[in-house]
Amino acid sequence: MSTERTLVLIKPDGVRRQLSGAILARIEAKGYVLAELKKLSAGRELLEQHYAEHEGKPFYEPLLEFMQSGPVVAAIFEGERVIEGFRSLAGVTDPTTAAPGTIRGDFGRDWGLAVQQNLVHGSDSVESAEREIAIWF
Ligand code: RTP
Ligand code: MG
Repeated sequence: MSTERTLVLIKPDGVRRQLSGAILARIEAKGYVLAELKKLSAGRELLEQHYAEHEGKPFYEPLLEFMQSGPVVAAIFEGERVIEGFRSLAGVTDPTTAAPGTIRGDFGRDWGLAVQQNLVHGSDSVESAEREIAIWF
């Protein structure tokens, strides 16, 4: 009844650092089911749709550039409360303060760059998940 789907992205920093397998393994180990998986280079148009809510913010342009700096891995994971569960596993946005034990806390840090390179994205609501899945898959 409460089974959900969420969109997970491994951002270009995670792919570049060869952490894709380690990140996917953590999500599976928590018990969520991998439903779809692909690696692709995201174009500006796709990213404009994905990040529409952030248009006009100071980090918007650096974010779009960063997300085009290399391939990303896109995945759909399924499970009860997977949206909330994955965001908890990912940790807070800033990898410097993300708790140890989270993906961002364990693998991320501040690199002094224009945008926070924080390894992963996860949808933040059922509505966002369905919208984002339609964009990426
Ligand atoms: P995400 O959407 O990627 O899962 O991350 P989030 O909800 O934790 O963060 P959000 O506020 O939606 O921001 C989207 C992404 O933009 C970059 N960001 N940089 N001040 C900054 O430098 C800044 N703020 C946001 C991050 O990559 C963040 O994940
Ligand atoms: Mg977000």
